[in-house]
Amino acid sequence: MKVGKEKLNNLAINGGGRLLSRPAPVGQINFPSWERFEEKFRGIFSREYYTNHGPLLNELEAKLEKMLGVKNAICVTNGTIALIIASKALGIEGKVICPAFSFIATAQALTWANLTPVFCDVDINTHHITANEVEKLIDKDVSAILAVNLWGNSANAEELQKLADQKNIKLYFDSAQGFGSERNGVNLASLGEASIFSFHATKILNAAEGGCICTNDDELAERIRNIRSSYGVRKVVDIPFTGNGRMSEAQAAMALLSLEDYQSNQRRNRGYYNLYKKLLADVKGLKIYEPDSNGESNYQYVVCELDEKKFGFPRDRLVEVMRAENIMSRRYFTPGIHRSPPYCNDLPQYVNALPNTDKLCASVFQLPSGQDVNHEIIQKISDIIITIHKNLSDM
Ligand code: T4K
Repeated sequence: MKVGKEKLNNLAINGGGRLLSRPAPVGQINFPSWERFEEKFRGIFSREYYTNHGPLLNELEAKLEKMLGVKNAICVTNGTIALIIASKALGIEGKVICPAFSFIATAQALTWANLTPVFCDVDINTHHITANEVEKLIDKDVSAILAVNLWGNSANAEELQKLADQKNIKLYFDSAQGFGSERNGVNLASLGEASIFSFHATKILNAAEGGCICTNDDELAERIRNIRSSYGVRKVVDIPFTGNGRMSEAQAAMALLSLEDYQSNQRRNRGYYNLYKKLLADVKGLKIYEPDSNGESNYQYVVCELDEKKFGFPRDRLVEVMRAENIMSRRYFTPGIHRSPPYCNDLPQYVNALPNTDKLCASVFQLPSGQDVNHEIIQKISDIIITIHKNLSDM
């Protein structure tokens, strides 16, 4: 106990030095070496062609289609724009069912596309919406389901597709966190009418900013390309209006380099995930989220659930203690979308209607992974959690 007490006194929150010399983030932050980056950028500078569907973007889209096994991979500025464009191109109207346990961009994209979200509670174990819960919310104004694939894992797409077909409504996926992941041998790119990915700097495929809409429906793909911009259009088709969701050559260069590294980044992520699992296995009240056995995960995030009673310490305080140590743990998603403006004001009927979402919002947090951590850092992070757990009465 004495040793533990000393350790607690040494915590940064109690005035001690920080455990890590630089912040360890929860996102991937997978950057290529400067030499590889420079070489790609020299090409852009010598061609003097910076955007408007240039050669690097063409190369990227072709490589993505091949790797993901999908007919159309249409790259855009970021994941939020991908969701807005997909929503417009699908021609849906009125209400769209989606979870509130997601990044707020899921709902914001619907709002930008003039659609109204209908928030569905998630399953407490899988963190995803289920066909059972969705079915209860379908009425004549609902035109689509926007399911979210979280953490590199996936919702039960087969059941959702069955329901969508029965009810004659559209199903599409926010797979912003799921690049490279598979479900029952099918890449998430091929789920539903369309599936979108984010290539934000914190994602396993990093274009600094970027995103992609994937679909096997060629007609939908043409509408998406026409809405994205007139550059990159293959066939002119009727669309409500056009915009600018183009991906620049700089973004495409980053994405191509990141794509080369995907397999090794995924392997490294899996190794880190397994190490956390091993080191934290005996901590009472702490559960590490398991990727679905039905699929191959990219291990985008290391997600923990804290039972505060069993662990003996509040989740928010634990995150605070860790952040003081430069362990930049996050609480995705606190608050849930249904409790965030504008939705808590505009759609107050959901504020107290999603018990599982509320439980997860209050118990989930993420630990650092990706390029900026290593085995030694993960050992240190785990030690801090164990120290706090074992010496709680002294805090
Ligand atoms: N749907 C879902 C389900 C999503 O998760 C997201 C995005 C979207 C849609 C929309 O896709 P995008 O439009 O973003 O492409 C982050 C990301 O900004 C966001 O992309 C992501 N999901 C969301 C879950 O998390 P923040 O504000 O929590 O994190 P941020 O950007 O501050 O970064 C996290 C950590 O990484 C920090 O500790 C700082 C560090 N960091 C970040 C950046 C950008 C770095 O060290 N270097 C960097 O360059 O939103």
